[in-house]
Amino acid sequence: TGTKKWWKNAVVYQIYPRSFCDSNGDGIGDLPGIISKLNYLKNLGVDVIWLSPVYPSPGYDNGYDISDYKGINPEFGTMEDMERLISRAKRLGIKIIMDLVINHTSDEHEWFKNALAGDPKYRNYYFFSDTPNNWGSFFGNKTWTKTENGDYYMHLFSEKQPDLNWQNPDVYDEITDVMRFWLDKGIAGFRCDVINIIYKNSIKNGRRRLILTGREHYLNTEGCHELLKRFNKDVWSKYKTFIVGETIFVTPNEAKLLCDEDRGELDAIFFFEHMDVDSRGGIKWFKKQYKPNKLIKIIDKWQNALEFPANYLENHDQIRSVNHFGNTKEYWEKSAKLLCGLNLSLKGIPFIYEGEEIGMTNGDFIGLRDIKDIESYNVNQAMKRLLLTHKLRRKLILRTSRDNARTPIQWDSSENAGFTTGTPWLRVNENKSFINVEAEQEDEYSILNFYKQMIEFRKNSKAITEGVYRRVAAPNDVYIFTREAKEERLYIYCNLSSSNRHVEFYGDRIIFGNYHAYDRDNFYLKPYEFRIVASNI
Ligand code: ISL
Ligand code: CA
Repeated sequence: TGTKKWWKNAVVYQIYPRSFCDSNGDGIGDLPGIISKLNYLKNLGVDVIWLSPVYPSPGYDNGYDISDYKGINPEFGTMEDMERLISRAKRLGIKIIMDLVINHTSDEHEWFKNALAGDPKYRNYYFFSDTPNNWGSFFGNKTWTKTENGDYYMHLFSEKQPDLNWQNPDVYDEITDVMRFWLDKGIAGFRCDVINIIYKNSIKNGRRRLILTGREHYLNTEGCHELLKRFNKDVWSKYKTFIVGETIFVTPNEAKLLCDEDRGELDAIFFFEHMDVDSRGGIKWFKKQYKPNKLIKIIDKWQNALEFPANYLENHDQIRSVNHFGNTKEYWEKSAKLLCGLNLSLKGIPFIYEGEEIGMTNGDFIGLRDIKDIESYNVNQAMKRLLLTHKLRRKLILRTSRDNARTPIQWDSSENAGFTTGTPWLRVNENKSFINVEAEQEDEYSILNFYKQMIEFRKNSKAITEGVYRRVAAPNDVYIFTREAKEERLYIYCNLSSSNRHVEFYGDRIIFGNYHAYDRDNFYLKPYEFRIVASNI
């Protein structure tokens, strides 16, 4: 499998800049704020930071609507701040990957403005038509918006995010130029937003479906594979990059094609199947009961399918993992530690999302008025059209909105959680009083310190960073697997339920876990217990 890549042992930490740390009191996180927390991240053991978009943007989708690919959003700071962030991080041995959002631009991007002004060169950067097709959108809104000229433009996300036309070679040249621009500044790679949908075979009508009508025309197209191969050959391979793709609606087989080492496309992909473990008919707004067994089955399937998956349990688009797969009440701490242990002992490259390391929970929003996300806004409108009551809409949106993961990071217990001296752009969770970095730094047994220890453990374990993965049969709601390298075999035990579970214990020595030795049992796993047991082989 060729030479060893630098990122194979890395732990990645995702920063959503708007919510991370505000340095100037405007209520919005920024680059100087991130710089001020680099030591914190170093201390945690992070090797790579994935920065959600920091480019100029009108901010309708918090930066996922880019109006200038080669700049820095003044809300976040200056290009000098970005360069300082890169060099300070580098001094600490931390690499930075940036978000690359190239399925669409903002409608306020120069290219789109030129297109609207009638410049034929730029009209061909996007999709215009006199008659909209029947495609469905990701955000529950329409996919075609009328321009002042009377024609329509296409957008799979909000109307502020017109899709780029990747059949146009000029778009390829523009974007590869952007990639080089940032790689030359010293960043280490990209997280590629919705990368498997960028190439549209055509904009013909699609077969009618419940969601995303039209997707057969753009999901995992040959054209997309072709583009990825060219990005890799022309740009990425010339730098020592790590490229991870956000790939939606992929099966294991399709995913394999996108990140197979020999095909030279992406290095790793994010799959979503485990995020939908509790969605009804794949629609996250309509939840059904979460079943740990189902989660285990899905993760196991992907562990077997991919050589090196990107593992994550939460991100800026998902609810918090303790709400999703754990417990926010009496087992909050135990379950957060269990999820840490699980995420960090699977095969592949682990991603930790800001705040996950202190067990942050979903937002404690009071009403729909507290929600800022454009997806929530559009879905609320769609639900209104379907005549859902306010009470129901409030319930569905508050528990699933992406804003749940976007509340300001809780640095301490002060009024605005140490995030800002001003008014935070999104409501700070009241539980900052006890869920915060400062308190957890002082507590030897905190979730934060558990993360530190688990990251450290992982770094020193060939079985975890390089070993073979194998699932072991187990009772209900318990995930047991082995990680095995040359002289080391580890049994990883995860009780994903809130009650004791009788298990057969293999191996010789318990070397890591989220319960104290005197609380452990030789026959049972305690609620949300996580254990690593070493075995002599
Ligand atoms: O949240 C989702 C799945 O639960 C999706 O609707 C999500 O929008 C999709 O996964 C794509 O996400 C990415 O592209 C979007 C942006 O809003 C998200 O923040 C980003 O991660 C458009 O750029
Ligand atoms: Ca700020």
